[in-house]
Amino acid sequence: MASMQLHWDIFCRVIDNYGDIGVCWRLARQLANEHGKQVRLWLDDLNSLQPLCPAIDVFQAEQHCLGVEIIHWTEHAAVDRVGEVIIEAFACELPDRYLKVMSQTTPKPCWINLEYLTAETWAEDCHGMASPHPSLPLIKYFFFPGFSSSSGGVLRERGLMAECGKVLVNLSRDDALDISLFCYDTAPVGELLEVLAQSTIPVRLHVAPGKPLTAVIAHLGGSGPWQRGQLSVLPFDFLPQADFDRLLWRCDINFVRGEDSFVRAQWATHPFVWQIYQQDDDTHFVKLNAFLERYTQGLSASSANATVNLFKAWNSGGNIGQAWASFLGVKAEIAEHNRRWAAQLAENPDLANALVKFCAAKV
Ligand code: TRH
Repeated sequence: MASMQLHWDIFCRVIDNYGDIGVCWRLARQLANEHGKQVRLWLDDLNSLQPLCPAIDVFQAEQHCLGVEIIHWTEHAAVDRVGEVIIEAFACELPDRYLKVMSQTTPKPCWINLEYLTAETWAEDCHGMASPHPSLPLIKYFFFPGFSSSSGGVLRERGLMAECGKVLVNLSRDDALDISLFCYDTAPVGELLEVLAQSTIPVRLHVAPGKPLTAVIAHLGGSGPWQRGQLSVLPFDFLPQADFDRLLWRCDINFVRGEDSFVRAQWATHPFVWQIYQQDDDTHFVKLNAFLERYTQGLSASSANATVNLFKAWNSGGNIGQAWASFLGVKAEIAEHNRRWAAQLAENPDLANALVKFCAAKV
């Protein structure tokens, strides 16, 4: 059955930053490379993909890269055919012309709305739910990524854990602490820098370009690199996605954000601190708490408290100094816990695999 669904179209509209395309690009490659699907990625903003994948040409309306056909999704993009599976990423709304062709196609394609990742239990209840189109003979299914077997899982390429494991085993260690920093401009970066500058051991802080670096410059001035006591602050250029993953593998602690880097930090298994994407009315705190509740299960009370306190301080301002000291104190236990957490997550089907199975069952 699954082999009948050869053509997959993924639609991605970039709202901001890199998470929307980060997720869609990984998914598209995995479907093509591991599942033999012919994938077209309809993307409205090629400039957002280029830093993640420098091989693409932002001026090409259509191109192939790493097994995926990339179509610049403009208002006038022609619809020659539709996929047997259509992924509408993050409710980006398919073009009317495309919907019309879908509705005239027999058999009807499998239409998925890929939702944002959340640990909230309501998402498990809604995972896989059908929503008939109000006027066309089409059904859209809601697909919720998540952290349990009742959800759609998270992205994990075949061999990822083994590859990461190999790097971890061969890491050459000195007594310095390597920390990566990828966050929004609302994070208390200045406070963190002050705390790290008091460190009694060498710290190398690897700062991502964009918002993280802007926040660092606002605090330290100049353009870096900077040295403050034992702290070296080292800006890096935007890395291709696979290299960014490796940076997370190599660092001892990762500050990550949004959705995709957040998941990657979990595969890296090192202690991490997550800055969640802010939503109106502070609804993101519900999402943050839901994750913390799941993730801290199995940690000792002191390590769970240290994790919760640092995540909360990082997301809503708080005493970073105290929270950081407690977190560092239980770093080894958190690392051990993260290895178990990643192994447990890897027992669930990965998102691409779960999607392929889900869609095959809808034929
Ligand atoms: O960039 P993000 O904040 O993305 C998002 C978007 O804001 C989106 O609208 C929102 O809904 C979502 O978060 C929750 O963070 P994220 O998800 O971590 O995506 C960043 C991507 O950029 C990820 O794929 C990793 C990649 N990246 C690189 O490839 N190289 C780099 O050097 C860096 C810093 C990131």
